[in-house]
Amino acid sequence: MKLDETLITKAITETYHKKVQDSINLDVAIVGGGPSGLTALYYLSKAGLNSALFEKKLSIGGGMWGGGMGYNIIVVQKKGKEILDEFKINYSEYQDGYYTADAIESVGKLIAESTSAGGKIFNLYSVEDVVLIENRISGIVVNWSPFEMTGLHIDPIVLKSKFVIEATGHPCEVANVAVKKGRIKLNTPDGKVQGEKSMWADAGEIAIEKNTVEIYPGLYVTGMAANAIFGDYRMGPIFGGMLLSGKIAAEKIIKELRK
Ligand code: 48H
Repeated sequence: MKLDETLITKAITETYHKKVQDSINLDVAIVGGGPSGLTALYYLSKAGLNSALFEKKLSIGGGMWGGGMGYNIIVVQKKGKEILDEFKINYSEYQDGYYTADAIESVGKLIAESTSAGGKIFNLYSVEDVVLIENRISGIVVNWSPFEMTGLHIDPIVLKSKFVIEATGHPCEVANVAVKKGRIKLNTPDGKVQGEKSMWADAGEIAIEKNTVEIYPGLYVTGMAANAIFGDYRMGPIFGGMLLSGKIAAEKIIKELRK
């Protein structure tokens, strides 16, 4: 059999278009491909929900690849260990309650397990706005990130979803654009993004679980963005809270959709 170049092109474009078509009306759109977004994608997809994750970079994994300062090892505390087990990530106990895992293996397995569960991942998608209909976030406005980077004036396209998850990490890009352009008030003390506090690992990891909530009808937050939105502490290169937060966001949305 001789290979036909045009058939390769057709295979790519037709399969890709089907993936996009299947994502025009999602149950859940997750913005940001870091550890919390990937964990949410896994649990949502495992529950049978039509979920897709949108990441502006070429690579998925956010801030997890580099562990702490490029030492590509992550630390997970006792509470997050059950999620390492769920994703079949190898780890060793460094000291009582402190587990270490390879950052590269961790990202690889988060991606592998979430896509195997049926989750769709779109890289090179920059989410530039939200859909705001009758006081509810109802989808995302997306464009190719190379267009954004080069400043080309090209209109975006829209994907609708029953829920959006803000998982963009430190910059809280979704919440910020929703507050600025949508003029919405988040359920924070002044309705705005509070901004993260300096380092306190223990307090930050405790806070992230309670901060993983619906911040506006249709919009949940997970991961580092949760602490940044509610003005809580950063926690450095410990990743249990990110994984747990992704799971909590997924579980809350699954519950809502099954009501
Ligand atoms: C599409 C976007 C957009 C956009 C951003 O930063 P992340 O790894 O996020 P989390 O919350 O899952 O994990 C945080 C963790 O990595 C971390 O930074 C920690 C624990 N810090 C503690 C500390 O003290 O410093 O991933 C977010 C992803 C990134 O890949 C971005 O490229 C992506 O979101 N993203 N994707 N459209 N508008 N904005």
